[in-house]
Amino acid sequence: MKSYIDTKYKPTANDLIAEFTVHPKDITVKKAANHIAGESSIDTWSDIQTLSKSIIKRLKPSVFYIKKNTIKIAYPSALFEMGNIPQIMSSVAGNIFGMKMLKTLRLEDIHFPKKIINSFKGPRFGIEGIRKLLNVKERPLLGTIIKPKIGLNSKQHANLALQSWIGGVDIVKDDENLTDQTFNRFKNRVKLTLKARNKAEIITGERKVYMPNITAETNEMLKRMDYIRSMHGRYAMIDILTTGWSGLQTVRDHSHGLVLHAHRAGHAAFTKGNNGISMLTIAKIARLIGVDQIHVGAIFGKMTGSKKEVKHIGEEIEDRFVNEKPHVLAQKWYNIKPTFPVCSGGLHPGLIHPLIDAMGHNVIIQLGGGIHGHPNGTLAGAIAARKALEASFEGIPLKQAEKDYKELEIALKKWKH
Ligand code: CAP
Ligand code: MG
Repeated sequence: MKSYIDTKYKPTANDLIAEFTVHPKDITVKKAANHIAGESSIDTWSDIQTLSKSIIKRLKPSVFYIKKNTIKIAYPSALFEMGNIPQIMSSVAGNIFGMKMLKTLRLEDIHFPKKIINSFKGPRFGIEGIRKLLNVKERPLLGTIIKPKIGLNSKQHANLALQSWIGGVDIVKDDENLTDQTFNRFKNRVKLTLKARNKAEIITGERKVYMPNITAETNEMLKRMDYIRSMHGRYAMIDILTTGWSGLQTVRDHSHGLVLHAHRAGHAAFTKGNNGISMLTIAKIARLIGVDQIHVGAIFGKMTGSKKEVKHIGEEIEDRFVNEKPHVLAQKWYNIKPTFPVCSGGLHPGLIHPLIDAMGHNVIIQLGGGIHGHPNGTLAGAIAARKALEASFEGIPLKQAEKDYKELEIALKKWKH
């Protein structure tokens, strides 16, 4: 293995930079860093006669930062195929995770250079496009996931969607594991739920959207998007980690006319603990490929995600430029539109205010159990959630708002806020 440590190296505008936290087994962080740099680019365990000076000159990585267990490696962009996330990940998030010399390795962040950023399309709609589509200028958006996750038939699903919309929800979505089961066929569900959407728009005078879960084999996902378009749907939802980056890229290429919602089911297999890939990295890649909305964690809910982490991810995917901070690399997004962060998982009306305080107004707040678990049913649950969201947005204390809305009072009592 050649030496790739060069702490004097100044990354160029064409370098991709990866930040890792490294815990080696019986060797120094510096030695481990050298192996990580080599294995993730041009080298291997043994000296090799075939690694010529010219290859090294053109493609050699540089470990330019080592502090405690944090290392940063700059890779020349010529190592990567443009527009190919699987290839980039097979390099900087590939073999290195299996190296015996490491106890744990965590990819904290990737900085993408302009050349690579420009080889991707990014979101079609982005935050602005979604706000325009829904005709909601400033307030956070409110969504629900039909519950139970699986078990209802298409008609029951569409009826619950109608009640949710009438109660004040903007977005209704399928759950991550509901696709095309025998008791709730995709086509029938989409047809009936979009019919309910049309009715809800007439009743409320508001724009409403439905996010059918297209998750499947890639060609099947394309057919499902065709069907949604033929039924005048405006959204498609995809489980981005179980389908994989390649499937997502194909879906993005064929998603004309549809907003893409990214569910992150399974992310914690990568993102939890000291080993794996951070959620920040996953969210950045998803934005680069082009999801319009993505689950980032809900801070106060049932799923993982600290306030610091969720806020950083929110900033990263919403902003045009991100400053360097611990475990976050600077990033300029050039022409890539911002992605809407989605907070979901274990939320109820009493948690909406602190969530808006932490995330700001550009956030989609989703309540599944926190709406369908309302003692008076889904309609009351949706009213409680919308009133809590409006009060929080306008700075009215919930104690005050619950006096005017019985549904909210009952919800806050049930979830003991
Ligand atoms: C939320 C949810 C979402 C989670 C995913 C669920 O329902 O539908 O899938 O939000 O977690 O199935 O748990 P509840 P994350 O509102 O009933 O919890 O957003 O962290 O990826
Ligand atoms: Mg779910």
